[in-house]
Parts: sequence; structure tokens; C-alpha cells
Amino acid sequence: MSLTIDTHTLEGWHSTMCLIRAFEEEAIDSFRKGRFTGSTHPCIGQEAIAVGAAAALQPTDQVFATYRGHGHAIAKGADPKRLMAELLCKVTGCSGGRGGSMHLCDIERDFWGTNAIVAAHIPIAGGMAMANKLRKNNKVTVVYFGDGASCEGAFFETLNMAALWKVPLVLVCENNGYAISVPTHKAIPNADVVQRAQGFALAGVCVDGNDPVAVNQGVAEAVHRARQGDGPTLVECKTTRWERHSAISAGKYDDEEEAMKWKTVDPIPRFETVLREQGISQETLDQHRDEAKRVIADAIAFAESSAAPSPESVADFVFA
Ligand SMILES: Cc1ncc(C[n+]2csc(CCOP(=O)(O)OP(=O)(O)O)c2C)c(N)n1
Repeated sequence: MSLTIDTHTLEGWHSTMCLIRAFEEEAIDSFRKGRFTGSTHPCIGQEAIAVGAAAALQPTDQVFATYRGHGHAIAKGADPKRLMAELLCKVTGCSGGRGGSMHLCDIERDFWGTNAIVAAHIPIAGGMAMANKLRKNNKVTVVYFGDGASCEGAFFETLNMAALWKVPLVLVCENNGYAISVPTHKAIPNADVVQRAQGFALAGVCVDGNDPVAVNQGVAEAVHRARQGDGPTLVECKTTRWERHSAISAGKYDDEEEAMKWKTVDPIPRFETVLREQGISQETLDQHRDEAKRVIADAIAFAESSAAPSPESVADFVFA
């Protein structure tokens, strides 16, 4: 396969995918070692979506994600040290230690946050896109959510108003086949979420969510459409979730074969095959993996050595 994307860019995508994988592996390990409480929802196996989509954006485009959003924060340029410190609820965290794994934000990078409430961020993103339209600021808003979220009323209401008002919004459904322990075929009569776009007369495209190049193409066209003033697009990325819904035991697969499925579609080795065909050496790819592990080792050391917020600061950032 011959790609039109330059080698340097492809290498950068691979590095970021490795960084996200290393971050998530450390997050799971740290959670199991008791370094933080609550939970953590790994995006392992979904790195191609985060990286391919983010590469289609300008730095000032705005991103909203779910609790499975560590990878989206990293792909938007957030500092892994500050993200890891946030998981550990330290004062140096990107949300000052107030948010934890499910409430990350980095406003300087226009990463407007992850949200623990399924679908709640979709209308917020729609409102942001509406503001962009009114301000004529040429910015596009991207919102990521799962197949389960696409069954919520907030999703349909946002599709309706966003299509009606032609706001610059890109809705990216990460269809990983499960909502906790419920497979899509038990929850959605038509498991092709993209087809819902037709009912609202908006553009829709379905891409291979395990291929960063396919994701990038689909999202780039959607971003272009939004910036041109032609309204929102629903981009469905078909992908596969990792073994569990979260680092605690919820959402285990019933059968072992299903649990192993993600490994056969793991986007990182698959992308490496493409990169080798483009002339990128195995040595370079190995360096990316090693460098990712080093960056994440620094991040967890930074997080562990940071202080917790002081008891006196408990009322800080409280507005009401
Ligand atoms: C409004 C609401 N309902 C239920 C939950 C509990 N819950 C957390 S994640 C989740 C599954 C969502 O699945 P999906 O949207 O497919 O995203 P995924 O976790 O697969 O990325 C549910 C039901 C919640 N957090 N918020």
C-alpha cells in the first residue's frame, strides 16, 4: 500500500499510539497497586482513533471525550506527567487533583474535558460548536462517545439541533462493540450507528477504527465540511474494546475467544506492518516503544512525588 502521508508524520502517529498504550498500561498497573482509587477506563486497542482523528484538527479546535479519554487528551497534546498526576489526584494534575481519571481537561490545548456521565458531554460539545458558529471563529468541535452513548436521548437531541443549525461539529462514535457487558447486538437494532445520520439529514461515514489512516481521512473530510459551514458529520469508527470495561472487574467478556479478539486487531502491530512497507525500520519503531515507556516512567515518578491538594484548599474552584 502506498500512502500520501509523509514518513515523518506517520512516525509521529506511531510514537503517539505507543505513548497512549504505555500510559494506559501504567494506569492499570498503578490502579491495581492502589496508587489511586475510583477506577480507570483504558482505551487500549482504540489508539488509532485518538491519533488519526487528532491529526485532522487544528490546535485551536476543541475536543470533548468520555471517561475513556486519556488517549484523546494525549493526542491533543496534553502533558502525560500532568495527566498521570491527575489520575493520582495530585495538585500538579491537569485538573488540580480535583478530577481524577474521568475528569481530565487541558484548556490551553483546547481539550475541554472528559465526562463520566454517558452522553452528557455531547450536547455540551454541540453548544460549543454553536458558539463557534455565532462567533465566526472558524473553529471545529469534536466529540467522542461510545455505541452505548448513541442510545441516549442527549445524542439524538444534539444530532437534531446540530443538523438544523448546521453547527461545526464532528461526532465521532467509537463503536467498540460493548457498553460495559452489553454487546451492541443486544442493545441496538441496527448496530451501524452511522445510519442514524440519515434520519437527521446529516453526513455520515463509517471507517475502520483500527487504522489511523482511515480514521484520519474520515475525520479530515468531516472537519473540512464543518469548517466550510456545511454542518456536522457523524463518523463511526468500528473498533474493539480491550478485555474489560474498566480496570475494576466490570464488563468481562463471557468467553475467552471474545476476550482475545482485540489482540488480533491490535492497531499498533498492524500499523507497524504498514510503516515497514513505507520504509520505516523496525529499529525506529522499537525506539518509539522504548521512548514511550521512558516518558511514562517519568510521568508516574512525577505523579508519585507530587503533593496532594492541601485540606485548606478544599473550597477552591467552588463557585456556588
Ligand atoms: C447516564 C449514565 N448512565 C449509565 C452510566 C454507567 N455507565 C458507565 S460507562 C457505561 C457504558 C457506556 O458504553 P459506551 O457508550 O459504548 O462506551 P464505552 O464504555 O464502550 O467506551 C455505562 C452504562 C453512566 N455513567 N451514565
